Amino acid sequence: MILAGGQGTRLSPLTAKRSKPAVPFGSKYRIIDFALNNFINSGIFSIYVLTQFKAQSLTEHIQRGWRFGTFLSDYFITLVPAQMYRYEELGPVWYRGTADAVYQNLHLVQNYHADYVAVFSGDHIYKMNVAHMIEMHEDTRADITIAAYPMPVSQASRFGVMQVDERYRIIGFEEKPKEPKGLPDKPDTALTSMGNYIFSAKALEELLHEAEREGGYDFGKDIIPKAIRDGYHVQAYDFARNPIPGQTGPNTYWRDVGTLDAYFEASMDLVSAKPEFDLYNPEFPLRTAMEFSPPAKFVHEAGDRTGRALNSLLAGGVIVSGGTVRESVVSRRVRVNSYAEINRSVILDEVEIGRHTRIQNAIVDKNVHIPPGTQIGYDLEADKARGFIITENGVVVVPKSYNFK
Ligand code: ADQ
Ligand code: ADP
Repeated sequence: MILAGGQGTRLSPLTAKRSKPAVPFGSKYRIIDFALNNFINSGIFSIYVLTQFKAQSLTEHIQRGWRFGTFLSDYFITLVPAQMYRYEELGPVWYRGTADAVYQNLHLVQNYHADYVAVFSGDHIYKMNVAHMIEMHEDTRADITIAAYPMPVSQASRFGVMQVDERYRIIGFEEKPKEPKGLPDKPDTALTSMGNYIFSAKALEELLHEAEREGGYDFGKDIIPKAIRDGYHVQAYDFARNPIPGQTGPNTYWRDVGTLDAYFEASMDLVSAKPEFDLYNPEFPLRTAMEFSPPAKFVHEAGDRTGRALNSLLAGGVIVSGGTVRESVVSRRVRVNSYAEINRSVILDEVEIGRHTRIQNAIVDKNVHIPPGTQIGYDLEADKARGFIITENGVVVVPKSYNFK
């Protein structure tokens, strides 16, 4: 079960009209794609995607591109919107939290006689061999296994933080503690929860029923701390030791991209010569909803009217006609006109960039026509006055369908 209902408030305006898992990333993907690929590359093909908040883009993305054939009934990716399925019992409530999203759909788990249920967040960018985590779950005979990511304590207060014994059994768990505790042997490092859980089905059912009686609707806040208190065997899974085919060394890349600056940084990593996050590993293919688009095209070659892109990712249908793109991530059907210069920016689909326009350190959301001669990212006061968002690090964000007058 992939939890995909997150609002992603801190990513606003990218999440003004779409949930966080639907936010486009890396020129052709949406954030949800990484969780889906992790399951598929692990041989797990029975997948529910739980949605609630502003789910239109996410729904269309999954319906368009993420489907298996029609013959194998256990191979499915099914969207499960909040639908008051338990109306008679619970009254008119949407998903009241992450655990409630699963609780309201427990019948799906029961219908499939599942032994284990993976409850994963749809919000993050990373690669993970989920099958290995399940193996560990079986080996340790745990009731719950939680994927753990080590992080400096200074950054850990936005996450669930766990204490473990020498065999990685979790003996304490605090959700978003003000003062996160470090590890006994590394006091500056906290072990944080990635929000990815493997449950033995029986434990999941017991815990969710109890939570419903007692009123706790969130995995991190309610279910996990309670499970530990009640003596369930809760085990940490060391993400760094997760083996990815075709990749050597520890698995260290996991990004929450919860803020615009984190999103921008993760995008800039992709265009660096040796990115931390590799899109090109053929043994761990990263699929997305395919969409028809013609090849990217580069037109003109004369002095500063040369259509070119350097250190950049460009999706299909992009036309760079006499402009220059550097260190940028450019999504489908963007057009860059003559003498325009794009530097260190993320441009989402269907953006038209007029002649002589200059853009740097910016994120431009979909469907924007930028008139000739515009400057974005050069005079932050002027950008602010136009209604753009300026992040802490000075990245300028142009909202979707922004209308330049
Ligand atoms: P948060 O990041 O605060 O903490 P939360 O907002 O609860 O997580 O979202 C977790 C996942 O559930 C996300 O994928 C989100 O999209 C989805 N989601 C949120 N509300 C939902 C709803 N009503 N219905 C369906 N899906 C929903 C959690 C854990 C922490 C852990 C971090 C890691 O509680 O312990 O450290 O994730 O990011
Ligand atoms: P995204 O920017 O996330 O890709 P799309 O532009 O693909 O979103 O829009 C997703 C769906 O939401 C489409 O069906 C579109 O028609 C619909 N949509 C987008 N904006 C609006 C709006 N302002 N009002 C109503 N529906 C909208």
